[in-house]
Amino acid sequence: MSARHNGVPAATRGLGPAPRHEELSPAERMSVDELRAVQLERLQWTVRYAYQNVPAYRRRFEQAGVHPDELRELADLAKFPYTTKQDLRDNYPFGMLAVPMREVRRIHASSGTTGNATVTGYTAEDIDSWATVMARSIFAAGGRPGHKVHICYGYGLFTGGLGAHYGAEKLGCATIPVSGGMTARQVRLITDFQPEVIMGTPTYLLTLLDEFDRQGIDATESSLRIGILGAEPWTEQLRAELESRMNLHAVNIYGLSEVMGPGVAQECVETKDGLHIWEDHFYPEVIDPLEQTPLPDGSTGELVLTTLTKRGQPVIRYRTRDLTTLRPGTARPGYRRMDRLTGRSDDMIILRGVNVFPIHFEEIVLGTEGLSPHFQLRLFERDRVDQLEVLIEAMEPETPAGTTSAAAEIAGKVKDTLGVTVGVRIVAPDTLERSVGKLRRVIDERSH
Ligand code: DLL
Repeated sequence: MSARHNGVPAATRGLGPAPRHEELSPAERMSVDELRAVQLERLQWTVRYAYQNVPAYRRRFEQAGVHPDELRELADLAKFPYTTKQDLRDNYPFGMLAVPMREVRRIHASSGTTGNATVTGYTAEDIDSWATVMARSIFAAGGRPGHKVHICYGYGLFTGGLGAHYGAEKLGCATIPVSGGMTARQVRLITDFQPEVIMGTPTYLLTLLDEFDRQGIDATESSLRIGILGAEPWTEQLRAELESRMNLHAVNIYGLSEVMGPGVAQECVETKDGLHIWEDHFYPEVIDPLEQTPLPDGSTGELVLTTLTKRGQPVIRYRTRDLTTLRPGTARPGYRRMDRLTGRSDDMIILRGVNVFPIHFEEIVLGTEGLSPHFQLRLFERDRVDQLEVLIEAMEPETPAGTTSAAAEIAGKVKDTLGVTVGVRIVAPDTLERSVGKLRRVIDERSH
């Protein structure tokens, strides 16, 4: 059975070692002022380039009555229109490309549950700059040349696998391109190949941990020292759980396919205090999602990103729907950090008027004794009123009395912290769907 006993484990890995200053790339040693100058130059180039090469951008700029010449300082970016997922869908598949197809070397797409997929095309230069920011991310996480990197992000149209792969190779690591699934085999490969680094979704690491347990192998004894985890929201509680059960440093990586893929922002292992955005390639803003106006650093709102170096498919002021806060840099002082994401505005569940995010339940479930970290949220209707039921797997086949008290404890904590009444059902171990990549947390059975 696992090493976890009472919610958040006491022993975690703490912080990792900081790299020496001279080990950082010149881009990571830039001061804020140097970086702002680079950003302005690149932003002016990007806006003009998009205007000249992508008819959809030219039209949008004209409709908004703004011209690339008007971008004289960084704050002028606010005059330019936003780009949304809908814009990418309306121009499906290749209408947002700024180059002819003969210059495109790779196409990725994100499935999306409704409507057309969003498609991104990359030139050879784009793939190289993506590998550069990914290599930088893996280094910031503590990866070093010579490490073996087990990649269990999916390979394919999803950007996770190939994005991680090119970055790890660029850093000088040996990649192990396992992709998702075949969990029993992954445990075997980790045991045999002895990788130092693993890259995957945090919920897939939980799936892997169960498999370690099932095979009777102590995951804390594995060769893994660093987990570079992202593609879905996760909490400090889950970090503590993974760090103690796997005896590794678990750090957060962020990105999205519309902008590039993984490697837009990365947490540094020596501080573990949010994700430094690689601002020489991606210009961040945070806006009020309703007013659609920029907010000062330190305020929470929707992250908006503009690419600064992309040629195949530049994006101007892309509304990510991700909610976060921008803060000054720490381990990489030139780059601002973004807080761990609380969720996407479109993941938000409005339950009888109260806004809740699926991720809030992770904190509560992981902090309750006797429960596994595996849970699902079921949304349904009763008498035309939305209801939410939290299904949680017991750690071991439980006595009915224990199960009832854990359920009542969860319901009470949800009521206290989130202010909503939910149903809670403790289910038998191994009955809920396991993550193979991005986990589907919410099962929505409502008719509307
Ligand atoms: O998930 C790219 C990626 C791959 C990132 C591997 C990190 C690691 P998409 O499929 O386009 O791309 O989904 C992007 O996933 O807008 C966020 O809502 C969410 N997301 C990504 N990273 C994180 C994270 C990839 N660290 C969408 N924390 C984004 C929370 C994340 N959510």
